Amino acid sequence: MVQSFLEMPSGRGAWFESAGENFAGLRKRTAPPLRPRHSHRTIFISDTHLGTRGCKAEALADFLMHNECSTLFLVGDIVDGWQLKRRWYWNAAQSRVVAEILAKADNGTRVIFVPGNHDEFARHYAGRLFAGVEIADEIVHETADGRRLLVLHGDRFDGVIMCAKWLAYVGDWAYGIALRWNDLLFAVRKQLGLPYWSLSAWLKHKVKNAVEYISRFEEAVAAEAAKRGVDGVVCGHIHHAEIRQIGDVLYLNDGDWVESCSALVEDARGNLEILRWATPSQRNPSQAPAEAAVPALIPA
Ligand SMILES: [Mn+2]
Repeated sequence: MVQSFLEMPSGRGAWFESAGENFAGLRKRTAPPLRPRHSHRTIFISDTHLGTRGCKAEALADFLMHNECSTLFLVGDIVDGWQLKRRWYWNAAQSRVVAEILAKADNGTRVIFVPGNHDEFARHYAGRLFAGVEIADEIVHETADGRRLLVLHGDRFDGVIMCAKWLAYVGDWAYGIALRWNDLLFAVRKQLGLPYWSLSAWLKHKVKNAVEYISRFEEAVAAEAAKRGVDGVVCGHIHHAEIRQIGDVLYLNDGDWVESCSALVEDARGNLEILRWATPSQRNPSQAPAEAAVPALIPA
């Protein structure tokens, strides 16, 4: 029907142009949903950074709307507490994200929030239930095929955040200034005996080091999982989605929603895969955001 109108002889173009606006409106209203709904056993998302401009909330709300699951894991840095202390940023899409998550909890999905470093305020409430959302510092998830996966955010493996929190703050909000004072900070860092002075500032501009950091992070997380005797580990934090066997441990990172718009999903048989979700305006699946070799923001 649409095609036949568009293919009309050019002599009727004037009529078509004048009606074009209404016709476009009609198409918009009657168009079927852009995507079907997908069902998963489990969905893992993290590093959504709600409360910041960087949050790709429109894509995330769209993802949540079109993907159902029995269990939803929110693997940290869901709300950006550090950012909210400085400058509040909120929009309708971010409200939709919250509404979609709560709707899932209302409709029988088990929603488990494992706080990260940006929403660590929620760690005080581990073991409690808010609006149908369970809060846990870390938790073991059993897959459909019986594998045990340790779920945690991953910031505890980040030397800077563990050893010198104020340095991480500097890296987070003033890396431009910090870079100008590079030499001085280096001297201070040396005196404090710290291996890094700011990952989010320094590594952002040092691609080689970022690659090294990612692999060291992955190995540290996997080593902890091996020590705990689990089959695998699910984390976030470094904004780098990955499924990788490291020794006896399956390392899984669910990525982020400030750059790659990625999620980790488990199907009914226990198969795990990373999904990348295009924003609603990117209707062509081939226009889905490409996997970045190195995230621009580490860690966040
Ligand atoms: Mn983090």
